[in-house]
Parts: sequence; structure tokens; C-alpha cells
Amino acid sequence: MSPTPVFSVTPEQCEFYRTEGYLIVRALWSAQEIADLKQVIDGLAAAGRPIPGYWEPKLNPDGTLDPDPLKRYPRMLHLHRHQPIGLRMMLDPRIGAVARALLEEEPIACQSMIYFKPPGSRGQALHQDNFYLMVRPGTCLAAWTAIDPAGPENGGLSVVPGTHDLPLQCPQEADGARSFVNNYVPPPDGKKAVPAVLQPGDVLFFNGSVIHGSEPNTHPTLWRRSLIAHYMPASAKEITSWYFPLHDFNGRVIERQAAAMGGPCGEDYDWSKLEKFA
Ligand SMILES: O=C(O)CCC(=O)C(=O)O
Repeated sequence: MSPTPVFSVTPEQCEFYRTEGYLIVRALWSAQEIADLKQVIDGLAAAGRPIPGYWEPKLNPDGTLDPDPLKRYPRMLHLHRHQPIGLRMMLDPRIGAVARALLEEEPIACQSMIYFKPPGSRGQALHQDNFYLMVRPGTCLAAWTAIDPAGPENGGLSVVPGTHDLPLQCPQEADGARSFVNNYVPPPDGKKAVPAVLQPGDVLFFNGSVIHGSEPNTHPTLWRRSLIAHYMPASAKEITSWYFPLHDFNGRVIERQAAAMGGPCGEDYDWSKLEKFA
């Protein structure tokens, strides 16, 4: 087996991340690695067997499909806990090298998940990830890997550049016809979301305060699968306990305090907590 290639981030890339709050690393994964991942997740999706707590598709007993494709193909949580390839990819040294360079310290892995996003799926309204992870002090870092080509035509991800220094914003109610999550954070005045156009194997890294999200997949045939992992700086003291156990890049379990708020990334917001948030 050939050794994993060394991966480095240029000073210009780090500077771009510091100014804009995100960075696209092209072809971090090889075509073969993406094909291997696709084979595993497509096999699980086709089988449709629930993975309790992590993936619970709704199959109509009469074999008919719900008009909402996300019922049949919801996102798959914590891939690293039930599929060896999920753990390998979450703790891959190349991801570790980029995360270390961007965080400017040792990263700790918090989660991994798969979005299938078949044609006709709703998107996820603009939001900030640290609203869910509640990493403190500091914020989390996302690594969003394109499994399929991803762009505006199939519900690719968009980011609002330069929003990484914003504090967590109080969410508004999202448009449920376009977003499967009710949490919406509008871009601040003068800023707008720009699409990240990605090829399979490209990875979009972004800071957990960056406002980002996706529109529905309106393409008639193209899926928009992605692998999303989150990391936190080793100096952070707390995170929502839903992400426990955390891992360092050697796979060792790392302990941190449980934050009082937060929950699974992309879960509906409980509006009764709004007062607590403010
Ligand atoms: O992939 C998407 O469509 C949305 C994912 C996202 O925004 C997230 O995981 O925070």
C-alpha cells in the first residue's frame, strides 16, 4: 500500500481563510476514495435498513415513496461510529493537516455525517454551525466533502464570506417549503451568500460562525451527496454532549465539558429556548 501523501496548506490559503472564513481545498480526496465512500453509503441507502439512532429512513409499507425525498433518504448521522470508512475519513491525516493549519492548533474530531440530497430535496436554510455544537471558547470548523459535483443547480452549499467573526445570531423561522430545518440566519447588511462550486473530492472548510446553507435540489436527476465532518480546537473547553465521544487524530477519546445548549447539527430549533439564547 502506498503511504498517504503529505498534505500542506499554503500561507496564501491560510490568509484567505482568515479573511473570508472559508477555504476550498481542491481534490483532497482521490477519485478512488470518493468511489469507495459512495459504494458504502449507496449500499446502505439502497438497502434502506435503519441504523438505529443514526439513520432512520421512512419506507411506506405499501412500497410507495413519500413525496418528500428526505423521508426516504434522511441524513446519516455519526458515520464514523458505524462504518469504518467514516472513522478513517474523519481522522484522515490530510484533513488533520488542513484543520491544524486553519485552527492554528491541534484539531479534535466531533462528528461526521452524510447528506444524500436526492433530486427534489429541500435545502438547509442559512445558519451557523456553532449554534448546534456550542464549542467554547472559539468555534468549530466544518470540512464539507463533495461526493457528487455540487453547485447551484443541485442544491450545493453557499457561504456568506466574511461572517466568521460574527457572534452567534438569534435565529429566525425558515421557509419550510425550501428548508428541512426551521432555523434561519439572514446575512448581515451588505453581505450575501455565494455558491461553492465543487467537484467530487473537493473539500470546503469553513469556520463554525460562518453563515452558510443550501437551497433545494431542483435538478431532475442529479443527487448531491456530501460527507460533512466537524472539528474543534484542542483549547476549547466545552461542546454539546451529543458529540461525545470526541477523538483526536490518533483515534484516542478526548474529554471535554458538556455545553448547556446545542444539539445535533441541522435539527429543528425549539423556539421555547429563544429566551435562554438571548
Ligand atoms: O449540505 C447541506 O446542504 C447543508 C449542510 C450544512 O449546512 C451543515 O451541515 O451545517
